Amino acid sequence: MNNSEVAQVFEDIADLLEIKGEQIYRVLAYRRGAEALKNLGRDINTVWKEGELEEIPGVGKAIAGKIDELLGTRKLEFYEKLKKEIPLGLLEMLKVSDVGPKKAARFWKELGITSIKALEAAAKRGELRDLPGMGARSEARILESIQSLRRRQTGRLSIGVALPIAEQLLAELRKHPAVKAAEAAGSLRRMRESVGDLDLLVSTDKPEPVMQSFVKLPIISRVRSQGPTKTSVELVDGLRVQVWTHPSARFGTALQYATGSKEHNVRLREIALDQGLSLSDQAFKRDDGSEITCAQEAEVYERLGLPWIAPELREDRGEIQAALDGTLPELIELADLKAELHSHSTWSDGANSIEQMVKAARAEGHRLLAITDHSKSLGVANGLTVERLRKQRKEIAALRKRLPKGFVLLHGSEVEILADGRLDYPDVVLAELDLVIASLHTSLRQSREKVTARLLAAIANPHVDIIAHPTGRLIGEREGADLDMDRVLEAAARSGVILEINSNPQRLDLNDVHARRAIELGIPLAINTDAHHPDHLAFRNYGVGVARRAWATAEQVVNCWRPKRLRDWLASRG
Ligand code: DGT
Ligand code: CA
Ligand code: ZN
Repeated sequence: MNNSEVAQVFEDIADLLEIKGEQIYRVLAYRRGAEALKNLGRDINTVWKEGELEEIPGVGKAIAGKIDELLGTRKLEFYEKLKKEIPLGLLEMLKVSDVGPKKAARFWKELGITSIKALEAAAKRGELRDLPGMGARSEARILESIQSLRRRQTGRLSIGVALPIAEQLLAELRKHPAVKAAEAAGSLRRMRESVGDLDLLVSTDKPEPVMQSFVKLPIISRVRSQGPTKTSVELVDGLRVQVWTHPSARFGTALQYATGSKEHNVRLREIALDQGLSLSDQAFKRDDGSEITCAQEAEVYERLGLPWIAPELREDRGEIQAALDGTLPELIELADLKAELHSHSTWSDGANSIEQMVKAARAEGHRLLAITDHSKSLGVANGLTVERLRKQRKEIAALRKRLPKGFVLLHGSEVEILADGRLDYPDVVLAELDLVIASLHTSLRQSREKVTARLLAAIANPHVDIIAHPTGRLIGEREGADLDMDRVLEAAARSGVILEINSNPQRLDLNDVHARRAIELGIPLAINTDAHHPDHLAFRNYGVGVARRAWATAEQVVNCWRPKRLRDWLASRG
């Protein structure tokens, strides 16, 4: 063990003792010991071998004894015992700034929270604010800190967090009287599932005052560099933002350049060169030095003899050839979605009644909603027994009578695919449902062979209409199952089952690459939000982003079908 590893053990001990509520002087003794080890200019193993542990300033007899045990036996009894008393997830929780040992202990003892994930869920449900010493503000701060921690760990931020921040910044920029237009570019505009930083473009003829007021926004913690045409800042949660200004006559080339991707831009520049033009973020330049400027992005493509290419396609995945051939897909749009096929109510782990979910779906402009609560084995989600499922069916039948004409309410279920590959309800029960979604939530860490076989079994069941979030990944938190995706897609194509693009920004599962393969194989897709709350219905925006990145048209996404067609299709299955 090196110095910092030994120091880490003592830091952990100090944290664990503090969570436990030990006397503060004992806690401090371990912290001092850890500090001393970090500042020790020599290798701790040498000091130990020479019997000089107690001579280290800040290390008393007790700590010296523990270092001796640790280096001699590679274990520390005291530490092992503590780790058994206190869930280790609490140490992980301390990495969230705004969560100290006292708060961690309180979350654990009063709410049973032992992981960052559980902490996040509780904060989202508003359960932390009522604890002593907490409030709505500190609850919100904890959520922000969790995001920021995740970002530090991966270096990238989820689109679900980045997009609302970008919209907020753009709204602020657009308020300035000198700003003619402000748009997000970069990976965010291309709707990638995560972004490294934000690239914002501003059209203005008076850049200085715009930049000066921008850097004063309270969400900005640090200005990294500031100039009239380019400013780089860091937000309070650590996210980096670049702002570029361009005169409106050059905004088209600027937006095209900054949207990327780099690989797509390289291709465009090659085409430009073939025509004797060099293309930059400023303009096209001829050999004689004269310029062609573009105020609109479409003019850039037009000049190159191409139709405008949607940002989501700009990944050098064949979009330029398709543009040349005139075979670009007519991409699905948000407004094409008319149905939500995956949603939860208070019958399982949703936050609202079926009636409230119907109301919310109608407000979103949907013409069809499927309620698909969890099945019985998912105990943590209050899954429905067959008896409760049948009761729910009655409630839905009664509710249908009160619905306005033309709105369709389906009774479905999100049925667990059990660890052995069987479904959580027998076929006779599945046959009673309007819609059956099958999904994996547990035993995701099984071998590739086993977990793939489970999914294949579900796909082969003629009662199953949709496979939800196929890999089960939670971005930044948990890897998806180790599926053999080729076999899954082949089987889906054969059985005619629908594969879901789950729109929750933590899932985005299928991802863009798999969704594109699915489309190529003729597999129908669903874009569902898996709403556990009316607000979640708005997540479909992210699902549409994935679908567009997968080159999907409205025809290929069943949520865009008319309710009648959808019901006929469902009725035609097992
Ligand atoms: P990110 O931030 O890692 O999520 O990904 P992007 O795509 O936003 O990349 P970023 O922020 O490094 O650059 C923004 C855009 O600027 C990028 O999409 C294309 C353009 N760009 C950056 N570097 C180059 C380059 O070397 N050549 C060309 N043609 N374009 C570039
Ligand atoms: Ca970027
Ligand atoms: Zn669900």
